[in-house]
Order: sequence, then structure tokens, then C-alpha cells
Amino acid sequence: MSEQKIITVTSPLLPDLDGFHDLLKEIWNSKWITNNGAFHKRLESALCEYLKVPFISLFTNGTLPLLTALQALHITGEVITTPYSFVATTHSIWWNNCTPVFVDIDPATGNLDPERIEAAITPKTRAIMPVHVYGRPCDSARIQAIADKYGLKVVYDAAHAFGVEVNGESILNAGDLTTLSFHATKVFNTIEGGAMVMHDAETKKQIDYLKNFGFAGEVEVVGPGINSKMDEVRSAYGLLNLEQVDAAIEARHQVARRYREALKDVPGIRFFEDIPGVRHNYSYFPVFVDAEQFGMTRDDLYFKLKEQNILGRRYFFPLISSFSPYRELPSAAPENLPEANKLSDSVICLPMHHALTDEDTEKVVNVILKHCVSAR
Ligand code: T4K
Repeated sequence: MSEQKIITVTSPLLPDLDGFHDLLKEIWNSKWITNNGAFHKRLESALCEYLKVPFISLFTNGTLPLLTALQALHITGEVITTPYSFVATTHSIWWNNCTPVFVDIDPATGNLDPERIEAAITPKTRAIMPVHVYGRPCDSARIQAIADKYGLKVVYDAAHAFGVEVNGESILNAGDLTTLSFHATKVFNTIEGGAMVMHDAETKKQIDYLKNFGFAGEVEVVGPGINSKMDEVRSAYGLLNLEQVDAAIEARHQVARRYREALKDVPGIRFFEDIPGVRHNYSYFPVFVDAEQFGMTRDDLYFKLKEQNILGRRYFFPLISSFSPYRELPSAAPENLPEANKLSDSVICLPMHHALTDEDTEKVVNVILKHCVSAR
């Protein structure tokens, strides 16, 4: 009997191996394998154009640009952030010796609720770190208005938001600095990788120093930098992947369309719709399970899917605020974060990637339909 196919939550977009081999030959011939080489420069300029951003700096992953952004802006004290994200968001605040202050989310978007930010501001607040969770745009205009009123910096974690635009404008240009992740599990990947987007050449210069130990030239160190440069091999891989990312996003769009069509009338299953004027990247397809209406808890459904080799993921459960480094913070109290807790307790991210077939999505949907209360 043939083994049952495993359907994972995501699958990496891989460049054509022969094309990659050609670029590897170029790298081998040049003998320049890291430290701002030719492919690093080419990928930075290709990404500026693709993402419609003025300046970008490549990093080795999506966590180090978060850490570096707070360093570059000399943030101390308290940083307002969302508990509904991947733990790297809050860790970057902690690694900067700052205190994360969790603010609840808007359940309609999953993002930091701008309505609740002002109440969390204290004399120690220096910055806001929102996340465009699942690539869905934050209300940047309102967040910026609050930041301007209180003199706060804004660093966006856009790890999920590659290529997302609102009315033709990149959302990566909001705030003071924005970071991206190019991890294998993301819409656009360089295996491991990430980037920071900034508004001006001087900031890019400073960030480029910081990601190279703080070196400005051979003999001057301008700050306590770190080493987080992307190497030539991954830059070349990224250049090839960039050529196919539009097709991958369109394939994801079709998967989302199929899920929405099949799940639209299932009681107790909620999902996000596209927002008019937004170019979505379909990085995740979260569904939120209302146990009473659906007739089964989120976890039971998650394990039913698993039994059928469908490996959805509960992104983002548990909430960051409930992890041991953070749970004692006053802002981490569940009473302070009712909406984030509700979302976290009900979410399953269904498999979502460019290579899912109609048969795969049908299989996922059929498990959900089979267990829905009206089917029993
Ligand atoms: N901010 C936010 C909001 C983030 O979501 C993240 C990362 C970051 C910052 C930090 O960025 P990075 O420093 O990671 O660049 C994954 C990723 O490791 C992480 O990048 C991501 N967010 C997070 C949401 O998810 P895991 O532990 O769930 O991944 P893993 O290894 O279980 O993989 C999930 C599935 O993907 C596998 O079941 C199969 C598939 N997969 C995965 C890998 C690595 C493959 O098919 N091939 C692969 O090579 O964390």
C-alpha cells in the first residue's frame, strides 16, 4: 500500500537547480562568498524595485533585523507590542534590555488594536512594535498618529508581509523601520534570511555598519554591531526565487479562493476575507474555530487533521505573553488580552503554499466538513 501523502502547513519555494548551479559557478569563480558581494548588491536592488521601497539591507534571518532596528533607534524603556505573533518579535525587545508591553489585538484583523495603544503608554514608553500578522496590513495611519503625538518610534515586524500593498503602495514603507523574514517557510525565501527597510541612505549606511560588527571601513567601529550579513549563496538563491514569487503568490491566491468557497457556509469556521485595495500575499490561511457552533474544539479538529497527515499549525498558540520569560509582566495578564487569547485558542493555519494541489485542498476541506456539527 502506498504511503499517505503528508500535507504540511507550508513548503518552500525552491529555485530551479540548474539555474542555481550556474550562479554558484559564478560565485566559485569570483571567490567572493560573503561581505556585501555582487549578488548581495544585486538582490538588494532587485528587492527595492520589487517591493517598491527606497532602501533595503539584507540580513541572515528575520530576527536580527528586529534586534538591530531597536539598537539603531537607541530604544530603551518600554516597547508596546502585540502578543499575537511569533516569539521572535518580543524576544527582540527583551534582547535590547527593554520591557515589552503587550496590548490587545483587533479580532477583525489579528493586529495590534490602535484603540488600545494610548492606554498602555507611560513615561517610559519609547517605541511601538506592531506586526502585520499573516501579512494583513496594520492600521499604520492611526499607529503613526499616536506615535507622533507621544514622540514614539515605530518598528514594524513585517515578517509575513512580503509584497503586500495598499492602494499600490508598499506597506513596508510605514513607520521608522520595517523588518522582513525570508525564512524557508515564508512566501519569499532565501533558506534563512531577512531584511530591513529604511527611508534614507544615511540610515541604510548605519544599518549596514551595524550588521557588520559596526565597522565603517577597516579601522573604525561606529557602534556595538553584530554579524548578520547575508552571504552570496543565499543572495543568489534569492535572486532566482524573486523571479518566480509572483507566480507563487498567484498559486496561493487560488488556494485561498478554494478554501473560502468550500468553507463559506460551515458553521463555526471563520476566516479572513481579502480587503479591497490590498494586494495580499496569502502567506497563511488561518481559520478560527468556534467550538460550540462547529461542534468540536480547535484542538480536536487540529488532531483530526493530523490523523489524516494534514499538518496545519496553531500559529499563534500559545500567545507570546504566556511563555515563561513574559508571563509575569503585568501586561501579560489574560484579562488584559482577551481578544488575543480568544484568537490564539481558536486558530488553525491550514496548509497554504504554492504547490498545493486541488486534491490536497479538497482533502483538507473534507476533514473539516466531516467533523462539522451539521455533518453528524
Ligand atoms: N517575526 C515574525 C512575525 C515571524 O513569524 C518570524 C518567524 C520572525 C519574526 C523571525 O523570522 P526568522 O528569524 O525565522 O527569519 C517557523 C519559522 O521558523 C519562522 O521563521 C516563522 N516566523 C514561524 C511562524 O514559523 P516553525 O518552528 O513553526 O517551523 P517548522 O520548522 O516547524 O516548519 C513548519 C513547516 O514548514 C514544516 O512542517 C514543513 C515546512 N518546512 C519547513 C522547513 C524549515 C519545509 O517544508 N521545509 C523546511 O525547510 O517556525
